[in-house]
Amino acid sequence: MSSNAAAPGRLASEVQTSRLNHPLPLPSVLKSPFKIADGPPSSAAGNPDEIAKLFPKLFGQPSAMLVPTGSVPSEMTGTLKVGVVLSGGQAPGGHNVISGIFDYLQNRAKGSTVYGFKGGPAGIMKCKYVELTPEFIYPYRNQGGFDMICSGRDKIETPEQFKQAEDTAKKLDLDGLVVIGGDDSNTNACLLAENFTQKNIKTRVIGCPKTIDGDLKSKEVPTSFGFDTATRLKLYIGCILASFPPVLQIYSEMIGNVMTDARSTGKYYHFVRLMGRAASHITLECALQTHPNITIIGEEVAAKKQTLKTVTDYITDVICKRAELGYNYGVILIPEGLIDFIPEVQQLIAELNEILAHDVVDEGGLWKKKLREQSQLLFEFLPQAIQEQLMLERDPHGNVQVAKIETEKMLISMVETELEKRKLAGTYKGHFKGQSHFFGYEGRCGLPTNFDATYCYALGYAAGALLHSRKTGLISSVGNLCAPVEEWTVGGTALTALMDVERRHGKFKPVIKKAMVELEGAPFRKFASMRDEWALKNRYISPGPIQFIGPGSDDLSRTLLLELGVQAA
Ligand code: FBP
Repeated sequence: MSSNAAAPGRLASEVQTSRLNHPLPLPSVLKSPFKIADGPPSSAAGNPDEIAKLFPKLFGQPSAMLVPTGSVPSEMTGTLKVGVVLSGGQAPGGHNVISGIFDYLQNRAKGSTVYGFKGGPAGIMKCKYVELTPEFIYPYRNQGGFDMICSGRDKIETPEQFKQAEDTAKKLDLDGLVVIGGDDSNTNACLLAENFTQKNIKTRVIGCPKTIDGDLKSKEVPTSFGFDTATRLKLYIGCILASFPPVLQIYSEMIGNVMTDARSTGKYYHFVRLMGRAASHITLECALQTHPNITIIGEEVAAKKQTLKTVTDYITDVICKRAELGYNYGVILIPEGLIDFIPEVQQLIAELNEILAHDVVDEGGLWKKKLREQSQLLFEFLPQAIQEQLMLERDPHGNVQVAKIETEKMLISMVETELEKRKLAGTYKGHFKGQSHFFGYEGRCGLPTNFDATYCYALGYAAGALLHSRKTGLISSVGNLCAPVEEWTVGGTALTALMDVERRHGKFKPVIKKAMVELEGAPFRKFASMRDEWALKNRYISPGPIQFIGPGSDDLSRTLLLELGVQAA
């Protein structure tokens, strides 16, 4: 096969082409015959009684670990028909998960068939698929994006939609389905697995942890892929860590660039909102990478019950102190989901969610009377653009679309107002110009870092192995990421063990519990110990672009290193 093969209609640069043949090493357990060792019965991350009712067949099933064995177990013979779907937002490495599944089946179950469902879960419901072949897959190896089969956010939810999924599974005679997605998509994977099991349909379902947001992790699932590329994990002591993918690296590079810009012109405050939805992992990791003057961590705002005013005052205080030192510039990082962390806004959003789910939102504004008095006042106080953004349609999983809420612009205008007041009072003599940025979509489709490329391939290979071992309702789990790849552990974690219940679209629903930034955790404590110094002294670091060879090419995220105790907190 030509080494510069590009997918039809997809031109490849020299760097993209050079990545096609980047080697993908496998953990040693995947290179020889293995069997499955089941762990103890599992429970749930919260409300186990509710989860047990919702998943009567799957609740309590053990997690599985692959262990080397002398010969291939008898149940792992024969060929398989497997479907794969990319679900939700893009994350660098998704194509390698598909390559891993495909290669596993080629190597261990020759003659198997892999179907790629097109456009996310809608592809399953509408039975839109493409049969994957080596020629089809090869041009996407180690490449960013999800364009091999594309993604979507549809949810398989209603009885009719489950019926459509069943029809597709039967029509294609599927032995297995791999859902590559975030917390909501893996919840959906578990519901599908439960439904197929209840109805005696042979299709087994395995999830794979994908999201740049870094909030799908647990003891057994150390990281979701994509985070590293987005922010960039540091690889030290010869180990590959799996917490923060290429997205982090991309954002950190961009932040480093605006820091240099700020220092060069001396006249702008760059307010950078970073993607990451509900959790602030991306923002924290980027702060650890680049040392901005101010970083707001949503989980801290919520824990301290801060208001919009306290957040504004904190930013304004630092700007005033910096002005006294002669610095009228700086860089401020804001997590995408900040607005949803401020208790008063959280309350407002919860009330809006109920109204949007059950009432007609009339143009005259009568619906506002359904808000509590405090929420009404807050709503009226917010700039009109933010009001409109808060009213936008929820995503199919019932989430507010925080990517569409321009918190950075709102904060600039609130800080401006506060600075004007201080100027009049004679307590601020500097000058302020805010520049707003949203670093979001730019980071999701970069070329995967070496770590993400290898991690994703192993996740896919493991998903193939779990299906071959007749497992269902598990999420592919690759661990021991601080060790050399050969020593990585491989298995599957019971999806029900990660679940809790949450209120969505005005109803209680099962969801995988999000992993939020832990204020007692090493990454946050490291940041908290440094932030005062970063606020007033300019300790900026510009990490530069992703490296595939040479210095930094095998680095891992600071967050993961700190979590694993590899770097001193
Ligand atoms: P996932 O949870 O699907 O991985 O989403 C990741 C994400 O990039 C979030 O950080 C962001 O808020 C959201 O997708 C944006 O959604 P959309 O692509 O639908 O605009």
